[in-house]
Amino acid sequence: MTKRLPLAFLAILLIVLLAGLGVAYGLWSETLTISGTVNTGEVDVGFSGPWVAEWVEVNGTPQLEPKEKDGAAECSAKAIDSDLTSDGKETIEVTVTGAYPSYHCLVKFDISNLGTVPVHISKPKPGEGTPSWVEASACYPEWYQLHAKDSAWASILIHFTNKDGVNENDKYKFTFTIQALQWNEAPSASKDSVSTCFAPPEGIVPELQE
Ligand SMILES: [Ca+2]
Ligand SMILES: [Ca+2]
Repeated sequence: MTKRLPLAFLAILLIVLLAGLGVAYGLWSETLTISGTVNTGEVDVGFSGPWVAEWVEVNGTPQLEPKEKDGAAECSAKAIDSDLTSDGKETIEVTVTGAYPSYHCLVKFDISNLGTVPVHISKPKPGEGTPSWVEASACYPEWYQLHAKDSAWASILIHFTNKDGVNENDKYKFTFTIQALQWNEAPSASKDSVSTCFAPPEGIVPELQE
């Protein structure tokens, strides 16, 4: 008569056998890893220029300011690095002194893409309180795309007439802002949006001066 092994003994035997398997199958192994570094680009724009041109209308006809009257009204503009965390100059400050009806000051500048991400730029938008006789003009359509190192022109024309109700010895402030958005989160420039921009009257101011 065959003697049956007790169940407990079988269980222990099984554990011992499995332990033996564990030793026998201690696998040689190797792990593969993927690692990487992502360097991000940047949205960075700035102004070049500005260039200023002055002229005056005499009985409705534009002409250069007569020499002896040039100093009566003056216009200056400079670009300032107002964001120290980014390249370029982000602000243009314009100062006009002695302005009088039919005196004109044109401030021309360009907007450059100094970063790596293509951007879409808006036209200059007037801020609150900007007088209607200070006008901006862009030589590009709304939301124009600027690739890295590309630039586009725009300008501000300051000029009022006797009809504008401008006071003598007063101070008027204006602001304009231009937005630059990463190209893939910005509206697209409309193809048929042709843009004409201010230029000094022909033959009056041959070169804009910095
Ligand atoms: Ca910048
Ligand atoms: Ca002048």
